[in-house]
Amino acid sequence: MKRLALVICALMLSFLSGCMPYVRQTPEEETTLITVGFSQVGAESDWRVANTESMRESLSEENGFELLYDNARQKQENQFKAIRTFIQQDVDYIVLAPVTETGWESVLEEARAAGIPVIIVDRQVEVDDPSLYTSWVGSNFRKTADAAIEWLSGQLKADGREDAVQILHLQGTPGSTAQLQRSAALEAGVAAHAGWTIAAQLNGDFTQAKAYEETIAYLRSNPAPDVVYCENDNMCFGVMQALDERGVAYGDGGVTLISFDAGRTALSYCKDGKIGLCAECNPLHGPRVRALIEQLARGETPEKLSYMPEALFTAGTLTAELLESRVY
Ligand code: GYE
Repeated sequence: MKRLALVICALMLSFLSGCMPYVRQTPEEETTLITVGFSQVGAESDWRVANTESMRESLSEENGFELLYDNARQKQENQFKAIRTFIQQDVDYIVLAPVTETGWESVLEEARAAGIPVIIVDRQVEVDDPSLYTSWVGSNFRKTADAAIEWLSGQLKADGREDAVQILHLQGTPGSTAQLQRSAALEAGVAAHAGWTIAAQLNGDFTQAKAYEETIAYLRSNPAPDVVYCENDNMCFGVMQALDERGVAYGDGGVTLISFDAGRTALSYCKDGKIGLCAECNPLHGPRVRALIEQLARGETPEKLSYMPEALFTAGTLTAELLESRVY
């Protein structure tokens, strides 16, 4: 009887532990994993999803990390909450992908007071004291956007379309580095070309749905532009949807589309001649962040700023191999 009761007890315990979402590790195991709190902007674009995936892959348990992920749904207040929770949980490192550049001082001070290094990824933070964060990993947004403008200039010249060029501008989340730098490059391009005009600036918030809504509303009361400058791929897809609906041709012989990110879907439209230029923005930050944390864990001082390698793609330069090897 006693034995039967013991067996039942053991069975119940193993059943219960199977139901529990989190099984506490032994103290030895706990100390071996590096805990990282990751405050991500959201899941607004294919780029963002690839960025999250890259971080998950690199900061996996197999690689010695416990990753606490928080999706801020594009709201800075949610990022503040997530960072404060990570501080309470006493994580070893915080990785922050900030939605906008400003407003980070207080929360970064709090992380510093708790002795938790903060690594910034993707967009930048504007702070007076750069020692509030340890390192930053991301794109050279302005350089790539300037190169895209140079391509447009050459393209319009080659087509003999340099006068009265109407450019529709789809902007990303206001105040984010990607929006600020990509917009600044276009505005500088317009200032430098007498024949170029920005027909309108529409806020698509980096999403396909918002870009579609804004563009379709615009096209109902305005003529089709010559160029659409989209600050990311998903907004470009929304623009294409709106142009299709209005029966406006784009790509070879139609409206020239420029898109940033160069994810696989956009690249295949580029290959088919629908998107004129895909300016790459590399979301695969995970391996660099892992390397940075490992450097810090060894007591080394990593580089403050680390730029991802990026390129421009057109139908002429895109190879089938590149399309196939694209992981995002
Ligand atoms: O281009 C866009 C995303 O900040 C680089 O944010 C990132 C941008 C990227 O939503 O697709």
